[in-house]
Amino acid sequence: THKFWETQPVGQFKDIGNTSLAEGPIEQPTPLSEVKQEPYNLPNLYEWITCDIDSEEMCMEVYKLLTNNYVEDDENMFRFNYSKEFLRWALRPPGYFKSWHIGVRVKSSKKLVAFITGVPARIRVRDDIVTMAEINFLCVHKKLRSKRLAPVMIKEVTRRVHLENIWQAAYTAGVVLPTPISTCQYWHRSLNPKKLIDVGFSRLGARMTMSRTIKLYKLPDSTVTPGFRQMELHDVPAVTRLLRNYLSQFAVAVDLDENDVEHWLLPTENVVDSYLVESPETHEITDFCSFYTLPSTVLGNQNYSTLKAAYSYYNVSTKTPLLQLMNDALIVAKRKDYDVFNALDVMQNETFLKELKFGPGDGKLHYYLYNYRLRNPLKPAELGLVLL
Ligand code: NHW
Ligand code: EN5
Repeated sequence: THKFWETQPVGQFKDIGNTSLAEGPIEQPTPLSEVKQEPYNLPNLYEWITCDIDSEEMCMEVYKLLTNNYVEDDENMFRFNYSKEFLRWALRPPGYFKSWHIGVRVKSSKKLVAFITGVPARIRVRDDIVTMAEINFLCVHKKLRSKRLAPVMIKEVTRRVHLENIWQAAYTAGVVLPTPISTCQYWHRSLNPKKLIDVGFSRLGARMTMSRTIKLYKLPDSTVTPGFRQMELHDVPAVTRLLRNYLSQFAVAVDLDENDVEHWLLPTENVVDSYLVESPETHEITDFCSFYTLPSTVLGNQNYSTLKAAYSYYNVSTKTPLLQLMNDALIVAKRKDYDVFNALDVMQNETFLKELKFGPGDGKLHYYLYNYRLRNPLKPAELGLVLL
């Protein structure tokens, strides 16, 4: 049972398959004057803070909390290690609200012990474009777990989102909650198989030697698609058109305008990489691929302390076969020294995963909407949304 989630406007397990319930908002908005004006109560030793992520000191505190306490795999071998530059990028998109970057400190020591964030986004659900909060980076210090702090964090971010007259949210988690709109599979493509095996990220396959494995995952030194190059600022209009047109086919997708594309997809070193294909004849932008950088700390290994991972982000093919485009993405990631290239089975990713030697991981990712019901779960291939 879910004592907290049962009280929230989310799809409930008991309603699965109940066709009498309509798709759309579960609760109607209330007048802003009826939104609670004071923060929720925390246990007495703690206090709320609004994090100024622009401040180097604050950013460092958040970075340290997450580095030591954020998401681990099921065997506690790796922990996500979002960089400070990444956090700044993730938390300051167009129209962001500083009030949605929420921390909890110990009153006496001022130590940061919990965190949750939202950023605004337009998400299209079938024919409706809904302004939502994307909720991410929920973290409670390891020493304060299981004290029901997470529900208070979630209620407080909800209150602050409501104060901006926004009534829906999107989030993903590795755990099952009421109720996923879709469940996706993580896939992994080895770029540096020897290191991945040494740190326990992958295993030597049956009847495989190290040298056969290295050969299996070898990639050429340079990309093969003529006109393949990094995205630049002047490409924003063309990339926006390409992406908007591509994302229109999915049941649930992000709705990106030119400002969003500039923020989310213009290359930022060690944060996000984007490439496109400019036709050598017509100079048209026909294809696009991108990935973001999210290293993981390797826990308790003598030889290595970090794993450098690229995560597939948004990809569009209209002329270059998606398989070839993604193979070029693997080649640039390898050249930039990533150890592994990760992807979910969202959008059209199924069409290249097996062929490009990705293998299924031991992790799943569940997608959720807050205060928006879908009658039936979606297939991962119906999702045009990637959260960081
Ligand atoms: S998913 C990553 C979440 N973070 C981590 O996994 C980091 C490591 N773990 C922790 O820090 C990406 C703690 O274990 C956390 C839970 C803080 C996860 N989402 O305090 P209690 C995101 O950030 C429920 C939602 O005792 P704890 C997305 C759990 O089911 N709920 O647990 C975040 C239970 O409720 P129940 C989660 O271990 C989306 C209650 O928390 C959850 O000390 C947030 C237990 O609380 C999760 N990942 O702390 C929702 N994990 O009903 C946004 C556990 O089952 C909703 N729980 O009794 C939208 C809000 C905005 C709306 C706007 C209109
Ligand atoms: C929301 N923004 O479990 C994020 N990762 O498979 C929060 N496994 O890396 C939600 N256990 O399978 C995060 N190697 C949910 C994910 C949490 C992290 C997580 C999984 C995803 C992962 C690796 C390592 C497993 C280590 C032991 C894994 C196998 C790779 C192999 C390569 C060769 C081909 C076959 C697969």
